[in-house]
Amino acid sequence: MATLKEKFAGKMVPMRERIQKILKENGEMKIADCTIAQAYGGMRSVKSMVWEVSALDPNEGIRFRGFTIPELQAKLPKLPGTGEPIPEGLFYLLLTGDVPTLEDALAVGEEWKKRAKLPDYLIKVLESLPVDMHPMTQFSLAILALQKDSKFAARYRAGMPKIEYWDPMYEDVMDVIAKLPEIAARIYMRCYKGAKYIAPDPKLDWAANLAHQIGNDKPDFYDLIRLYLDIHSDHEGGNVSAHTSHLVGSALSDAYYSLSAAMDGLAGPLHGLANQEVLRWIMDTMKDLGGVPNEEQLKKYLWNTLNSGKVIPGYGHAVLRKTDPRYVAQREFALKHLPDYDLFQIVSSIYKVAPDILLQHGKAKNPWPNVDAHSGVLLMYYGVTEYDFYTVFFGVSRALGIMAQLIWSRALGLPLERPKSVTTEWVESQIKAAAQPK
Ligand code: CMX
Repeated sequence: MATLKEKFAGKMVPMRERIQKILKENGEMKIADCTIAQAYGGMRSVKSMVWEVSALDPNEGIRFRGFTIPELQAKLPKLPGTGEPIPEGLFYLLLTGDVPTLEDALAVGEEWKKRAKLPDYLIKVLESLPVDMHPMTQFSLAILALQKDSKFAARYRAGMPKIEYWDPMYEDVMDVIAKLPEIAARIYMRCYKGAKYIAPDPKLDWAANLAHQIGNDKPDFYDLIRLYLDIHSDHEGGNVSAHTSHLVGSALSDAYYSLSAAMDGLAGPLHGLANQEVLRWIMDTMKDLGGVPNEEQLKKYLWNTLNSGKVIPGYGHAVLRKTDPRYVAQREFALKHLPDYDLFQIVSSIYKVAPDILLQHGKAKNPWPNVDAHSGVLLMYYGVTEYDFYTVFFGVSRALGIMAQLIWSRALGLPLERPKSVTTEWVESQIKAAAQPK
């Protein structure tokens, strides 16, 4: 059986040739125009980046290497007796474009286990951080600290031809992904469980080991974490975390710099941090009302949120225009495993009333829920009540997609990213020139 690395190397050369042909024959063809509104408005819909591992359709949602979430749930390998595919197989798919066998996926897992041990200096770094530092800050710092061991940085310093960049990048990516569950679990156990660390279990898969190391060994919770780590892994290249990793990596910063920077973007409340904000919103509402709100009360609270100038967390999206299929996948999990849970009932009630309210409010282009509207209640149900930690789960997962792409970016020799900025004065001069009679 070919290793993942050999498999990837076999895909790389034909892909390079495919892109060279596109550039040679059609490189001057326009695929997008940019308006002034787009330049001021966060570059929405400007097609100016290539991202191989996933693609996002506004109405249909995410496809990972061409597969929807239900297709992945049917096709990707699962461990016997479990309900969700293991993320090892998803990573194989994202990197190679091929659906792995269970054997392929388990081989990736074995690779990660060999690379998972945290160096002593990293443990010291983690132990030195204040326990009330936000878990995402700790997570980003831990990834950054590992940069000391970057194989890419060492090979680059020693002198390495461009054609070889993908190889040490692959090694760094595998090294860092392998360590993420234990880093995340250490942060969790130190911040919330009196530093009662639990050693990884070599018999468990990557996702289950994260669950195990935070002290939660329910088989359904293992499945939830597998599902969670699968569906948050990628969302095309334009979102803040993916784009950040792409941009930073384009300077030939290694995987650690690129991933740590991506995590800083994910920690923003308009992006991944929205998952903790959803739970905070629900808990605050319940606290104010002294219990589970009914739909009328929810409407009032949603309007209060909007009228005080805040966003409704977990709703809206820069690209999506329908309910996020990642929300749907989590709702299906909840319907199966926790249909009567009161917080799930609240999430369902919000789903009933929030879209209409957002439509009446008249600002959000997409009134439907995104991934973050649902993830928190599932974690809460299984006893992960510390919602400031939720974005770390997102970060562990997001690494799979953006790091697979990073290997591709170096394999394809993608250059330094450097779009052109303009000043408002320049914009005004263009408007003036366009108004002049020809
Ligand atoms: N609640 C209130 N107002 C909202 C809103 C929401 N959920 N979603 C969008 N709007 C507002 C925007 O703030 C914007 O207002 P202004 O014109 O005053 O600036 C207006 O509607 C238009 O925004 P948009 O074009 O629909 O959305 P954007 O592409 O600018 O922003 C997003 C997208 C996700 C940042 C936004 O919908 C939002 O803030 N949602 C809540 C936070 C959230 O759930 N983020 C997680 C997204 C998924 C992820 O990345 O993890």
